[in-house]
Amino acid sequence: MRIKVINPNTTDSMTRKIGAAAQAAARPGTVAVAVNPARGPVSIESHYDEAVAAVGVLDEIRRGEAEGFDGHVIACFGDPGLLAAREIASGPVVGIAEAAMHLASFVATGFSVVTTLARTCVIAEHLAEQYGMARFCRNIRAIDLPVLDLDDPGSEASRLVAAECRRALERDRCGAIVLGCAGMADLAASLSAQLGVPVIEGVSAAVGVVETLVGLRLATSKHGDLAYPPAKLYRGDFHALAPTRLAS
Ligand code: 2AL
Repeated sequence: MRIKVINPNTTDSMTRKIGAAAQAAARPGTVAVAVNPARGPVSIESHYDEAVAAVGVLDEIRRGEAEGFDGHVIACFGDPGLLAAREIASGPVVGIAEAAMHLASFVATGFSVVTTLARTCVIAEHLAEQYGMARFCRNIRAIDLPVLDLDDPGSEASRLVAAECRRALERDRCGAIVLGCAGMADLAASLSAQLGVPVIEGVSAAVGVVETLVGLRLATSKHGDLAYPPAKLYRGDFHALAPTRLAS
């Protein structure tokens, strides 16, 4: 099975970290190919970054479908472009936030999310509501450092993540932690060992969900709202993004 793992930001070092986490989580026989769009923000930490990054995600989904990947992962905790990606994909497309939250709900009655900048907490909050996960989500906490600090070995980001996870376990009545950024993919195993609770990072969670869906031959429904978007003209710079398949 071949899974395309899309880092929606344009930072190569983060894409490599995501690729390593994806391949380490994959079953024997699964190949996880991590990519990032050529255009877009270097990190995603606002609604605006998300909206622009979604276009790059859709470029990669379109290409991935043509290249015959069995499924796709959107590896940013805001799951940018997820439903639009499903509209243009035939195989499964899974976002890391939805995968991590759902898996957390299987191993604990409540989880807290630990993310990067405080301003992104509302993005995770909206997703928890949208996914029906709000009743499992006890809190959303932030270390309030930029995403790219997670890629800087000299930064105190990993120490702050560990400290925030401990506060969550002391104060939030949660039994599991969801790491709220793809750049935290390398922290889950050591945090789980240190804290003694399930610490779920979305890249490996989403790879596992895609593998399960493909293994069960469950593809994206093309009935109703996830049918291919109606073919039409897109004007100006967006001409090349126009849907070309006929909606069923
Ligand atoms: C993210 C993420 O996962 N990648 C990125 O660039 N921004 N989200 C976040 N909340 O830090």
